[in-house]
Amino acid sequence: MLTIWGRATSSNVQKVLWTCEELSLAFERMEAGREHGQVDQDWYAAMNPNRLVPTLRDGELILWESNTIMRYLANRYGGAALYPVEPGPRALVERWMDWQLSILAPAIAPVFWGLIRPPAGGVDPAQLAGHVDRLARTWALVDRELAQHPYVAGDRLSLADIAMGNSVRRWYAFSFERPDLPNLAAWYARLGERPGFRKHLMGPVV
Ligand SMILES: N[C@@H](CCC(=O)N[C@@H](CS)C(=O)NCC(=O)O)C(=O)O
Repeated sequence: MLTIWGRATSSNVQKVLWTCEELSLAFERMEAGREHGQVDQDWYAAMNPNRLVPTLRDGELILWESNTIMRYLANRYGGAALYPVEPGPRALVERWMDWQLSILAPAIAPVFWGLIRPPAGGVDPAQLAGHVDRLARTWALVDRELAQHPYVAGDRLSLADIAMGNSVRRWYAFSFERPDLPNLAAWYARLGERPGFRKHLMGPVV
C-alpha cells in the first residue's frame, strides 16, 4: 500500500492524489503540512529534508517532489497512457511538467497569496493587477497550445494536465475579470469530467 503524507488542500499533494485515481492505486494519506504540522518533526525531515509536502512511501522507496512522484507512479504502475514511453511524446509531457514548475507556479503564486492569504495590512491593488496580468499572459500561451489539441501534450490526458489542474481550478475560482481564453475554458471543463479531478481538486480554494 502506498503512503502519501500531505494535506489535501496542497496543490502539489493534489497532483499525486489525482494521479493515483487515474491509475486506480490504493493509498493511505497521512495529514501533514501547515495546520497539521508533522513536517517540523525529525522523523519527517528524515524522509523529506525540505519539510514540505507531499512525500510518498512505496515499500522501501521514499520520494519527494510532486512531479517526480507522478512520473514514478506512472512508470511503476502501468501509466503509459498518462506518460508515454516513446521519447518524443514523453518529452512533450515532461516539457509541460517542467513548465508548470518553472513558469506557471511562480506566475500563480503571488496572485494566490494576494487574494487568498493576503498579508497583514492588505495587498497593493496595482501590484496585484500586475501579477494577474502576468498570469493571464501565461495562460494565453496554454490557450494557444490547446487550440491544436484537447490536452496540453496532445490528444489524451497526461501527467502534464494533472500537474496543471490545481492552477487552472484556482484561476477560475478567483474573483476577478479574466480575459476570454476559450480553449483554456474548454480544457478546464474537460478536466472537470475526470472523477479524480472532482474528488481531489474541487474542494475549497484555501
Ligand atoms: N517542488 C515541491 C514543492 C512542495 C511544496 O512547496 N509544498 C507546499 C504545499 S503546496 C508545502 O509543503 N507547504 C508547507 C506546508 O504545507 O506546511 C513539490 O512539487 O513537491
